[in-house]
Amino acid sequence: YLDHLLEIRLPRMNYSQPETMNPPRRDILVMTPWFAPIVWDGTFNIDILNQQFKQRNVRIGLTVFAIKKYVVFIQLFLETAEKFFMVGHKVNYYIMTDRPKDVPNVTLAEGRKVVVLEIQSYARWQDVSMRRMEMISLFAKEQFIQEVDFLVCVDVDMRFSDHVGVEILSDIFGTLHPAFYRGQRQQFTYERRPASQAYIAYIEGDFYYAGGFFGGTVDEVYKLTNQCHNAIMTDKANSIEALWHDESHLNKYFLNHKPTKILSPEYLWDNSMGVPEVLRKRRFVAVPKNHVQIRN
Ligand code: 2GW
Ligand code: MN
Repeated sequence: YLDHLLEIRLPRMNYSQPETMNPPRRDILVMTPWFAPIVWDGTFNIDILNQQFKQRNVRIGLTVFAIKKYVVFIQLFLETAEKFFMVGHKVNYYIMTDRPKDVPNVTLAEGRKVVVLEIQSYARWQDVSMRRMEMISLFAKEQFIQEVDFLVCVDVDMRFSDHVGVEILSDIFGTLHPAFYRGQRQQFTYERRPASQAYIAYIEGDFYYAGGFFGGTVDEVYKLTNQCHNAIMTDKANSIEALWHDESHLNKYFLNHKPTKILSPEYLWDNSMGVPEVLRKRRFVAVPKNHVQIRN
């Protein structure tokens, strides 16, 4: 899909020139050593990107799980997504839930729709979280591949609060976890027991990626979620469960399959971390939850 972007002939546009000797940001890393862009505010021109993706008529699927009481998060999630997520593009919201009747009716802009997918629930919350990998891989193969070009897979206990657009799209992308983007690899909360499929040694690791925001082309997301699900099942057979569940397996996958783009913590912030100067925008923010009430 992305290879074809270069074949697009853009209309004449007025925009400020990129300056070889004057980078727009000097305070953060904007490119990994394997040449994947790290997306921070100020580093991209959204008008150029929108022209490219608009001409390809890009279709984006946003997958979100709302099992049991987590259906309460859907309304704010969808309302804020309509304001900030891929505005002007085709979007399918894939809402996976065991309570389809509790999915609220939210008015959507043209070219956007909600698709409710009924799935089973699991007793343990760890399984609710981890089984997302299985469900995404199954639906990717059976349904998403026919309906969208890219998948964006996120937590539901979140709200959009600033622009999230086509600048995030790439073959396979992950997001820097807000608690660890400044950290050393030894401090990352990777799974450290060699018996787990998610094991990462202390001398390994690039970044600590958040479980709550990843994506890519449907094919690449299928590969990622299928491989993570298989690793989770192998762990289960060996009576071991990775420290941070699906997030641990995601980090292992990205160690061996480097993401082609990385989103800065602007794309997954938690206000309990304060607001550091490096963060010019908070685009997608955790909704504070009463853990006792919502989880029991
Ligand atoms: C219930 C009790 C305790 C924890 C989760 C749940 C629960 C989660 C639930 O009852 N119903 C449900 O739909 N979920 C889904 O799992 C929902 O989509 C939610 O956003 C997601 C992850 O659970 P969450 O958001 O409560 O946990 P976080 O914010 O600490 O998630 C991080 O760590 C997880 C692994 O432990 C995942 O990697 C997640 O992607 C991370 O953001
Ligand atoms: Mn969450």
